[in-house]
Amino acid sequence: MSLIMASFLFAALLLLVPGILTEKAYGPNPIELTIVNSISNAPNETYSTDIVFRGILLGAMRRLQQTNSDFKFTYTEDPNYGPFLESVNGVAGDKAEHTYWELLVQTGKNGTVIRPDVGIGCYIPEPNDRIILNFTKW
Ligand code: B12
Repeated sequence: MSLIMASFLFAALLLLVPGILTEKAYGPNPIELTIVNSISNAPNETYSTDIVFRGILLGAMRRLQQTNSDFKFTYTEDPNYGPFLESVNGVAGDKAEHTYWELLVQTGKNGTVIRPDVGIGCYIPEPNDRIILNFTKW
């Protein structure tokens, strides 16, 4: 093989490798969404959806709502903190009854459940996370 051809192949490889490595990160990544009602103890519901690279949870929830008629949610806009999850599948939080939808995440990495310190408009899920929307009391 001539030196010119070898250097051409090497250059082509250099161009291809970063593309192959980053493709997965930029494409859609799977997450699961589990709806838990800790007050009525209704059976859990689990949906699969996906998240774009570094996308917010609200985006994945909107896409799921558009593609799956079984999943519905509403939110209100807080002037300081952004979207506050108000209802899921017709079940709404109520100030007088001290009920709300809590956001929990079972991480895909080690399975521990965390309670994010931001809401659905700021939280950025990791691929393979299980998002838990838990109807509960404060
Ligand atoms: C009390 C409280 C709650 C109560 C509010 C109940 C009520 N109606 O009184 C409940 C338990 C519902 C709650 C829930 C959550 N909260 Co809260 N909450 C607070 C707290 C301790 C005080 C708020 C308050 O009363 N301010 C005084 C009143 C007069 O002002 P206000 O503007 O009217 O307050 C309203 C908003 O704060 C709103 N609110 C409360 N929490 C949240 C969270 C989000 C994302 C949004 C959009 C609005 C919102 O509810 C208040 C009453 O209407 C603050 C921390 C703090 N010390 O300020 C955290 C705080 C606002 N909450 C926070 C978070 C993260 C959450 C949750 C996402 C936690 C979770 N993982 O589930 C959930 C919201 C989930 C959802 N459904 O979208 C964060 C927000 C940070 C951020 N940048 O997103 C704070 C700052 C605490 C923190 N971790 O640092 N919360």
